[in-house]
Amino acid sequence: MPPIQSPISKDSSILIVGAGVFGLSTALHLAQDGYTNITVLDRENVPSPYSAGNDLNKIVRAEYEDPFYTELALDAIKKWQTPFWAPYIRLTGYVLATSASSPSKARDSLHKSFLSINTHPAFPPASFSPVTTAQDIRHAAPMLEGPMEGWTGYINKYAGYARAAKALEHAAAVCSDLGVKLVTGDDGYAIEVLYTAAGKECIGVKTKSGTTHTASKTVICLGAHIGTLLPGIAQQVTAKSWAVAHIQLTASEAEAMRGCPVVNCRDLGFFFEPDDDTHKIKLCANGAGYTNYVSNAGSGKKLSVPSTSIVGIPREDENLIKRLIAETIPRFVGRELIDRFICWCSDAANSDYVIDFVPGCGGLVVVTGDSGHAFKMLPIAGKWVQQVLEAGMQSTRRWKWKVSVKGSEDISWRVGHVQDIKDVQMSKVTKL
Ligand code: FSA
Repeated sequence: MPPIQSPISKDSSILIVGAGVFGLSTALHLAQDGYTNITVLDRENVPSPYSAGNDLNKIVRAEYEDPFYTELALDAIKKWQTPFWAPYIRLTGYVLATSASSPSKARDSLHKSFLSINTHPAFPPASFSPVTTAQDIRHAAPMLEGPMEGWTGYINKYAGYARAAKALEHAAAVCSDLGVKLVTGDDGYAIEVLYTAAGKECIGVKTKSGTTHTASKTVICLGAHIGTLLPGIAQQVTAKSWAVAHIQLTASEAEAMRGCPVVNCRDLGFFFEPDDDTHKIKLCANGAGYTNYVSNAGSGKKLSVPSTSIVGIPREDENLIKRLIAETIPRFVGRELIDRFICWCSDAANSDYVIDFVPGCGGLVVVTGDSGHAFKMLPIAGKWVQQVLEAGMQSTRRWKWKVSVKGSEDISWRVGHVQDIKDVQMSKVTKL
C-alpha cells in the first residue's frame, strides 16, 4: 500500500527541482492559485540549457494517435491564445507529411493521428486540407518551392509553434512576481534527495554547494536529467536525444518565409518559420532518438543520461536536414548549419508522461516522461501536478509511477532505430 500523503495547504513549503516546462508550469499554477511558499531550483538561469524547452520554438499541434492527448493539446492551444500566452504562440499551420521513401509505419501513424482531429468539433471550419501533391502544399505555403516529390499527408491550420525559450522566460518572470523563489547556480543544482532517517519521507534535496533545501513536498522535474538524481526511475524513462540545427536568413529572406507553416515530414525532419528577432530557421531531424548509456556507479545498472561531451549532431541527421531543405526550400541549400546541438528528452513507454508520488515514500513527486511532446502543454501541465499534490495521489492511470515498464524502443510515431550516441558518427562539418 502506498503511504497516505500528508495534505497540503496554501502555505505548505513546496520545492520544485528543475525550471523547465514541467517545473515552471507547476510553480506558475500553484502561485497563481495562492500557494505562498514555493521554491524552484535549477543549476542555470531560465531558460536553462538543461531544459529541452530551451529552444527557439516548439511544435504546437493537437493530432495524436491517442485521442487522450488530443483533448489535452486542444485545451493547451486554447490557453496559448489567452493574453497571458498569446505573445508566444503562432498558429501558422502545420504540414504533416511523409516522403515517397517513408516506411509504412510513418504513414499509418500519420493517418491515425489525423483521425483524432478530422471530425473534432473544436477545430474551426476548413482547418484541414489533404496533401497528395507538392502543389497542395504550395497552395497553402507558396514559399515552399521545393519538389516535395511523393509527399502525402495533410495541412492542419489550427496548429503552429510556440516561441519556446521566450515563453519559459515569461513563465519564470511571472512566477517571480508572484513570490516564487528561484534559486540557480550551485545552490540550485540538486545532487541528492534527502529522506528522514527511516527513509519513508522525503524532506528535500542537497545541492552542489552543500546547501540543503527542505520542504513538505519535493517535486522533481528534471526532464532527461532525472536519472542522475533518481536512478531508480530508469525502469520507466530513458534519456534520448534528437538533432537540432539552424540556418541564418537575412531580413529580406526571412520576410519571404513569413507565415510559413511548420513543415514536418515524418521520415526526414521538421522546421519552422524564421524567428522574428534573429531571422533563424530552426530545423530538426526526425528519428528514433539517441541514448547515452553509462554504468550507474551506485547500482552497477546501465542508465541513459544526457551527454555533456557531445559536440555537433550525428552525420545521418545532418543528411536528413540537408534533404529536408532540398525538398522544401532548396534556395537555402548550401547555407551553413549553425547552432547545432542535440536536445535531450525523457522518453517513456507509450509516450505517456509520469506524474506521481514515488511509491513507498511520502512527500516526493516526480514529473517526467515528456517523451518529446510536452512543450505545447506548458500552459496547462502544472494544473495536473497541482491536482496530484492536492489529492495526495495520481488518479490518471497512464500517468502513474510504473514499476516494471521499460521505456520502449519502438515508438509508433517515430521512424528508425534507437542508437547509442557513442556509436554514431558525429558531423563536425558545418557547411552543407
Ligand atoms: O509535439 C510535437 O509535435 C513535438 S515532436 C518533436 C520531437 O523532435 C519528435 O519529433 C521526436 O520524435 C522526439 O519526440 C522529440 O521531439
